[in-house]
Amino acid sequence: VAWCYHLPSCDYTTWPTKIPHHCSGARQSPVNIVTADVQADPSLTTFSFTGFNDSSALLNIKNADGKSVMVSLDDSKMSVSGGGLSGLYKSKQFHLHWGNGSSSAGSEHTVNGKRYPMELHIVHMKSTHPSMTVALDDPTGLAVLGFFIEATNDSSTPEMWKNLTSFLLKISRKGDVVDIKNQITMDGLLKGVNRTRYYRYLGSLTTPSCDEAVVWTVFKDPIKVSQDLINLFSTSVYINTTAQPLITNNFRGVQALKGRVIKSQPS
Ligand code: 1SD
Ligand code: ZN
Repeated sequence: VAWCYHLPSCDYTTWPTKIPHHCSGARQSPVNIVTADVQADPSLTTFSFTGFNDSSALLNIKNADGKSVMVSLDDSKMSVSGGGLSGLYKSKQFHLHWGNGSSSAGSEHTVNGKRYPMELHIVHMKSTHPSMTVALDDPTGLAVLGFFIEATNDSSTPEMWKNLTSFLLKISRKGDVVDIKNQITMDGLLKGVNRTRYYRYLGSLTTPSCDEAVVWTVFKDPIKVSQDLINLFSTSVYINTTAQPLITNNFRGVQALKGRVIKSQPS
């Protein structure tokens, strides 16, 4: 089924009827995080990040189906554990959601209604699963780590974001892919971010088929990236193999909690 973010016939409000099996479920993502309603959970321990300092673990960058920009990760080198997760989750890819450049609204999750300019998702799969298909059938088969991106002045942008965004013009068309091995580390992209404070809830993929298989982690502390580099996402990559239209506003609207409670570490 063809889906999209904004065209009237396929925007995200149509997903529940077009892709009813999952997109109309009871634990959909993203959500608005109301900080006053967040409950303390002492089981939310510190994460262990493996391979986040390894530049050979970031394989290539791709215009992923005209929907986002995605970096493939070597799951034999990168993984996470701890963080209240049960066992080891291997890193598969990361991708981004953004706005339209002029507005500062592009994240999927919101905090007390605030939408950040961008959101980075690192998608992980439970290491015991042989494939994504199997993982999507497990209510905790995937762990996605979400990081907000906030606009800042040039001088405090981590150098790695200049490296990463330098590839965008080479993947402007749908399906374009460029090798980036040995050039970028995940730690470099997350430089300066406090990775010990986060929100936790059970949700779904934010794109069709919206499978309800995701343990969501949304870190409180944003990555700080300059507005100029943020704008490169909404001005460099196209939804098709032609030089228009651009991929913009590739975020789903927030979904009802339907009784879910968002947890965080006790303060
Ligand atoms: O939007 C992505 C989608 O592109 C794909 O990466 C999927 C995992 O296979 O995850 C969703 S999301 O929920 O991480 N946005
Ligand atoms: Zn995503």
